[in-house]
Amino acid sequence: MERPPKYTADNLTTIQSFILQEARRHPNASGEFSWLLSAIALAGKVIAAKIRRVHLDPVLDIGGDNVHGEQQKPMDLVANEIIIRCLGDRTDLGLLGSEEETEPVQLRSAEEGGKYSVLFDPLDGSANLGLGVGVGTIFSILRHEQALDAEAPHLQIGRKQVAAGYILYGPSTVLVLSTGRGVHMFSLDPAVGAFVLVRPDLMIPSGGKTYSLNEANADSFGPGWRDWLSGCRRTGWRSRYIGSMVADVHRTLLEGGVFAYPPTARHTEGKLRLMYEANPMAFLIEQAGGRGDTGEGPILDIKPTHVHQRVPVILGDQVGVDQLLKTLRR
Ligand code: P6P
Repeated sequence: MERPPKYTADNLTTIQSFILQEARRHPNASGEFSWLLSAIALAGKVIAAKIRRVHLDPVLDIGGDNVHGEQQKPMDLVANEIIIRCLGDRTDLGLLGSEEETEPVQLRSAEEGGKYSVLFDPLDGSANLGLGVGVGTIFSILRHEQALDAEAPHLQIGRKQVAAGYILYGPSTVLVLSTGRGVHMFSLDPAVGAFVLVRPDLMIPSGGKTYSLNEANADSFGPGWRDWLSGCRRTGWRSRYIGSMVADVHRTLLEGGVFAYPPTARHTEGKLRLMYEANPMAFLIEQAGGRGDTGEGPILDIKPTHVHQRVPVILGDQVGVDQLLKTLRR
């Protein structure tokens, strides 16, 4: 039995060699899944290069509204287009679901060879683009063979994801990925144009004392949320909220604590999207030993009804999330 590779940051492993090594664990694999991951990594590099020019190419930073009536930047559409072009017309790609597309794009049915759905938020937090704040791409990959409804192969519970991750365009460009065997962080080395493995087998620190949510909405939180917030303040927790989900979740993954977007007066179901924000992030956090919940139950067990449905989000280390859930369920 071949010893599974122990990735260490000592040796130079790029995401391409990581993907190839992982593929060797599935000798009968067609290579299409690996190709999807490579396509997403390529899209990350291209988007990162564009984002660096957001002040230099003004066309990238003017505003408008997206299909949901939310503020949209041309970079949202540019990132969306880059991802679609990088994924290309692969024969195994069955469906694309994007925050920037009103409906999912059906490319191929299962009979026509469609095996995967790729769901993504091409540029989450883009309202922060011109402010120098980290923004990100979030992605989720599902296999169609596990779909209950052939007409909507993407509407599967998050626990069925075969891969999920994000690319954070911040002081450095990092790609955080899980294919169900741990969480691995890669950093883009612009000198060689490769994502290099820097943090293999990431585990979320337990008992982090940072809470991260938009306290401006506190008056519309339920009583349990308000009790939890005052408990955090009373026991010396620190507040950190960037307002860009990928950046806030990345800090939570690395330092522990709790990130949340509760139901509010404006977003009674929560603001964040299940299929391409909550599910991929909950997959990563659970793979890293943490917990993802809506307050009513695990995010990854929600049976989706629509590609753009919103859910309340709680993500963090086990201790912090358990403590919040206990307060909510009093
Ligand atoms: P609020 C960005 O618009 C986003 O979708 C997430 O990236 C972020 O976590 C959230 O909305 C911020 O929302 O209402 O706090 O500004």
